[in-house]
Amino acid sequence: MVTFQSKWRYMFMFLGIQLVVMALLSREGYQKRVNYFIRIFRKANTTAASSRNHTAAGVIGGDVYANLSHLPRTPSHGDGMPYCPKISPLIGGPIHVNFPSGLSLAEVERKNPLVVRGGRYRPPDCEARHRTAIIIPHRHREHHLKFLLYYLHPFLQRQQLNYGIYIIHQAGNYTFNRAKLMNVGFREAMKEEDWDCLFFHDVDLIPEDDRNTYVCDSNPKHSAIAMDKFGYKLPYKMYFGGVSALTPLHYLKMNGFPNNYWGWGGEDDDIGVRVSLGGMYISRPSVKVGRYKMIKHKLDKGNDVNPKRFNMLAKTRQSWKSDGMNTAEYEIISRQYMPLYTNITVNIGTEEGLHPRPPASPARKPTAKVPAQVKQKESSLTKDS
Ligand code: BGN
Repeated sequence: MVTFQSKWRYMFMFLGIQLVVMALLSREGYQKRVNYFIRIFRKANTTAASSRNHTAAGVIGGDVYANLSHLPRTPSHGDGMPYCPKISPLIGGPIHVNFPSGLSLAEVERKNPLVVRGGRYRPPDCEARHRTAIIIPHRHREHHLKFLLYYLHPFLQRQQLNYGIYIIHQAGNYTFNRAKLMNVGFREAMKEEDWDCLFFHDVDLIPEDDRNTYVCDSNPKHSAIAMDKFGYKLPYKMYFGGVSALTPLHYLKMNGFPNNYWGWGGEDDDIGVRVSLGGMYISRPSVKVGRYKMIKHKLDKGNDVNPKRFNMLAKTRQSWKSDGMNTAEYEIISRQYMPLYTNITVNIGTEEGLHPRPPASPARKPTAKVPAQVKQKESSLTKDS
């Protein structure tokens, strides 16, 4: 039985706990904690809202494939087709990005029936206003490539572009060179088609809003202004990494990209400097629209941080005219027209050139038994010398 006295005791204990909670809340981090709880509740709400959306309309909010199923299956390319509208009616804004396990390239192909050999696409019902090539430097990132293709194809189709996707695959195991691969991509893509815009795209970045249109501006464009890994903010003003877009004329004005950055870091800063050396500015979409999600990964094998990058960057002003598009040497090993992309495998050599001499093999130790006489001779030689 609970006595009157023990009731008071419970009451005091309860008040005491309340005081402790209040004291905790009013400490410095109070605002943060409150915000944290508010966010938890908000998240729960949005998840609930999106699942409602799914069941009621049969469409997940932000599904990058929504809208595209209404496109005619048989394209009516030919003369007299009207131009596509200036702003595509298929654009839907934010895209929900996640990375489902078990996704296969066959599934990506099935979901993109209008993409043809080599990863090419044209809108089936209107003449595209823009021709955009996507250049993706790549090595050992098949897993990322699959997700990028899953999102990028419908993303570009929603923008009613005439587009092609090029994977530039560095052959061999020598240190990765992103910028040189982009030079290769530019030249090889331009051999195939008169592209009016080239997007240089990291394989692990997924665009999260299709209002971030993959067309060129009057100045070189840095599209990846807001990445999740930088808290959806530009990390520094001159940052030009991740995804950028140049017209062929922009590219020529800055003598393309540097060929000598082997390993991670600095090459994108060099390209950013070249933009201004070529007499141009960096343009960017808004932070709201230029959003990207990065597929998490460990630092790659064969792409160690480049310790020379600081020295090289300090010399861009002197080197940009003698190192770039005009000096990019490479050999194409193969060009494969895959269903979802054109795969260009290339030998870009090493710092020593395209065919560096193999390192001299260490002198072999004699394995056969050495006759006693010879042994003696050798030892006398050693003594004398
Ligand atoms: C910078 C790197 C970039 C990289 C960004 C974001 C350098 C050069 C020395 C100043 N630049 O620091 O290449 O894209 O970080 O990770 O390291």
